[in-house]
Amino acid sequence: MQIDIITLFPEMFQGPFDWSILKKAQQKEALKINFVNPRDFTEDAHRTVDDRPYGGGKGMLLKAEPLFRAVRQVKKKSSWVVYLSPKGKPLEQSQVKKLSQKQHLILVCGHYEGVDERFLKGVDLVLSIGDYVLTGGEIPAMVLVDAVARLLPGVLDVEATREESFAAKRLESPHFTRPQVWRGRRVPSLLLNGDHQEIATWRESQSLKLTKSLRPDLLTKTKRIQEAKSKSISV
Ligand code: 4H6
Repeated sequence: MQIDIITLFPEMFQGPFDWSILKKAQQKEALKINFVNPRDFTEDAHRTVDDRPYGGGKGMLLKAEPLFRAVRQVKKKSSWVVYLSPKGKPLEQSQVKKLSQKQHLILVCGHYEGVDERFLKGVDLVLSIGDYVLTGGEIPAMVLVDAVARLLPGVLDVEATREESFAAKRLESPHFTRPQVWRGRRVPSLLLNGDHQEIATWRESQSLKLTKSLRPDLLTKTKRIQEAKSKSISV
């Protein structure tokens, strides 16, 4: 997969993609990341990318034209343009999965107070990584790249990906590794007895218990129930 990141601050991405699994993904060419800086598409002497909002108000906005030109330089027929914004659709694993099946993503990182609204016409999808405000879209873009990259063919081992597709929409059961006793705390003994059926059943019930107590919303999260709830219809 090719990912182009439109950002005024490409240096912010130095590091996060250069280690561990994301580094290997790029070495294997399962993932190719490129940066485009809207500042390189300005035409004035000051290379201006921001301006004041019409109608007044605080802060500055990103001008539409440098962003538009940056996107146009890398856009192909197969591209999906994604804008990261606190006003976006909340990012979920199901969406990550869909995006991981695209050939080419273009991620646009907003900054200052956001962008000129007219730029959004050329955007396919507006996503938010959660209900909080950040100074820029760069960290959300990093989050999205990480989430997508681990689903690309050849990045994780086959077993890990297969297990995940089963464990849909539940919290995972607790994990343990050596030593068997650590600072007086034992690993649950049934994990040591080699009975894979019993272990699978235990993990299933732990997972359900954990989900019920920490994330009950995940268990009622079929589209039909959620939509009915939002309209105050009883189901
Ligand atoms: C686009 C529009 C994403 C991008 C506005 C981006 C949180 C998320 C940004 C802004 C982001 C998220 C700039 C508006 C700072 C508020 C960059 N914050 N903001 N939840 N910030 O995915 O002021």
